[in-house]
Amino acid sequence: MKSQKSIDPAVLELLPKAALDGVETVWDRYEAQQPQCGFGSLGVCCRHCVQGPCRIDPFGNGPKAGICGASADVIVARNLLRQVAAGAAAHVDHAYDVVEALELAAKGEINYTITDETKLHQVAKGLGLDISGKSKAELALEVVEVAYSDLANHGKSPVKWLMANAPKERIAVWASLGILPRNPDREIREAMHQTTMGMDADPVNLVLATAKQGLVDGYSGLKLATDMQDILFGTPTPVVTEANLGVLKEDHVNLIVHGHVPILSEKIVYWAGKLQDEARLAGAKGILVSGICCTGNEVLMRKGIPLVTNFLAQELAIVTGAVDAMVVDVQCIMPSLTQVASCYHTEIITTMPIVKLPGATHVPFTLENADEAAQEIVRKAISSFLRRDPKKVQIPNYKRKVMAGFSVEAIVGALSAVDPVDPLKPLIDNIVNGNILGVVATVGCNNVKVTHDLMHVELVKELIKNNVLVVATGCSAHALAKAGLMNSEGTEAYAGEGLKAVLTAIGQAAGLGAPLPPVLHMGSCVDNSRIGDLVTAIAKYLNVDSALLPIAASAPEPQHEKALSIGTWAVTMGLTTHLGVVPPVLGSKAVAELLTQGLSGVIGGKFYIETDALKAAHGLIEDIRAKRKNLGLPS
Ligand code: BF8
Ligand code: SF4
Repeated sequence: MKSQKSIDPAVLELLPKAALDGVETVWDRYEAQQPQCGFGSLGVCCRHCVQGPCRIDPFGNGPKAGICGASADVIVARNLLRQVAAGAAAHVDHAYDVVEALELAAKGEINYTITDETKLHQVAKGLGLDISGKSKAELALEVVEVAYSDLANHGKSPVKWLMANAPKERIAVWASLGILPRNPDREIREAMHQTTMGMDADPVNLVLATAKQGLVDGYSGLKLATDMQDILFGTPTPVVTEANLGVLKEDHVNLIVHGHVPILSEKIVYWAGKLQDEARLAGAKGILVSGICCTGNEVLMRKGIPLVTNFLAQELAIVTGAVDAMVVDVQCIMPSLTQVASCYHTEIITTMPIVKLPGATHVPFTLENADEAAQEIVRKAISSFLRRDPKKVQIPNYKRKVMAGFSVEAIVGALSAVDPVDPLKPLIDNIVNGNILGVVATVGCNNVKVTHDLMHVELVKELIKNNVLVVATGCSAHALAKAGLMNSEGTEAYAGEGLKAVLTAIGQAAGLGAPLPPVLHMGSCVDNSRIGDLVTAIAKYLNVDSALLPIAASAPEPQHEKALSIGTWAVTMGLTTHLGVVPPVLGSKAVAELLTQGLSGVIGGKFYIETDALKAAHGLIEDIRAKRKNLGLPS
């Protein structure tokens, strides 16, 4: 049992207020769920047919097979495959929405523009398209056509987005294992089919199918979504802002964007800017848009919008009593939000046909009515401000400075200040000489089973102290931002000497007058594709398989099925991928061993499960040292 709910001082300040205000939070509901079901925790429960539910006795005294004969190995492997497929489905669906937006924008049918022509050219060239003499719109439509053709591929050829972007050594490995995905929709459907009653009973085959879903996620979900979003809204460049609940302003209309797809939040940011006068007429000093979860990361990366908080504290944002409206799109939106909001004046606004919350106001948001809907939402926030009860307002005075916006392009841009001809060289040279021991990507969620943010922060402090450069996305990035690890002071305070020297030299050359932060914020969870691009670029530069690089990944506090899919993709990239919360696989020794050991022999990467932050940091450092040694680098 964890000893403390959170390490975030703003959360610790608001929890007693929540109790006083009669608000039930995720922590209360977690307590009410204790003890959680042992069968479910181990993954040995099956409900895939109506003869069930079946469960296997993990101690070997009771049933050893489900009614159909499925063993613990089969049940665990099937459950995992379904979870990873569900995560991939969420990302592919997200990507699809943005492909559609790019199509309609290119046709001039909606009020969105193609912002980043350079990225468009880069993506088009990567896909092998001829870019000469084509207008932005023509080229965008060709790119969209390729994206749709991946979804409509009824043949056996692999996903084009993967073939265009993955390292060639990896493609060869995946091909040899027979896990190159074809059409993402077809693969996700196949995973549902493969796991239904009376189908695959071979745990090895099921684990390989899971790896294939990781590839669906990585290329037809993450990479596709990021490419489309960059083309539409721009590739991020460095921005400076702040993070934590202290960004909320008592004298402003506070409108929070929460969810994942920037199609909505970009419009909200735009219209909040335009309607400032209406807010002033209502007695506010202006409108402050701030973000939760990944849509927060999206508008942070491109617009410098401040971050309010991450997944686990979404309810507490409302408990400040200062949030006039919270508008949500998709994913990671707690169904409890309307219940919490009912204790305050906060208006919860849903926008998507597949996410409705009883008690919320639903403003249907479509590509066609985006401007009208965004204005309506901003105006709702303004009128909600008039209903705010000042006696209920308590904004914790905690926030930290954040430097973000580190797309691969932005990282290369900063490095160009050191070596304009060969920008990756300074980074690679410093990895080779050991000033930078290696790179760890921390990604993923918060999980109420562990102390909020603790694993992210403790793990990363130990890594950077040992000269490991950290890049982060998702709610991990929020946690590290709130802990002051995304600014120059964080480098001074926490980075080891080698890392500090490199970050200082790059910061000086780039004209910052201060070091780069020790943790580079690379964006939302779909922006894990940026980390994939960085890994791919380094592998290509050194002409080695990415599985050999001193690079690892960690999801310190994973909760969502999407985090499992992303982690699976990282494993297929050949990375050792740490999980700080045990996924429901321990009911099968065979499956757990495959994931943590067996897979590495065939795919190069593996899962590494460790629930102690310091041990995990040192496990990852050991892994990095072993890879360095293997490459003949000083370790
Ligand atoms: O896609 S990290 S809790 S917000 S799932 Fe959700 Fe996890 Fe946060 Fe973003 Ni990613
Ligand atoms: Fe039980 Fe098999 Fe049906 Fe699962 S598929 S519920 S193990 S009978």
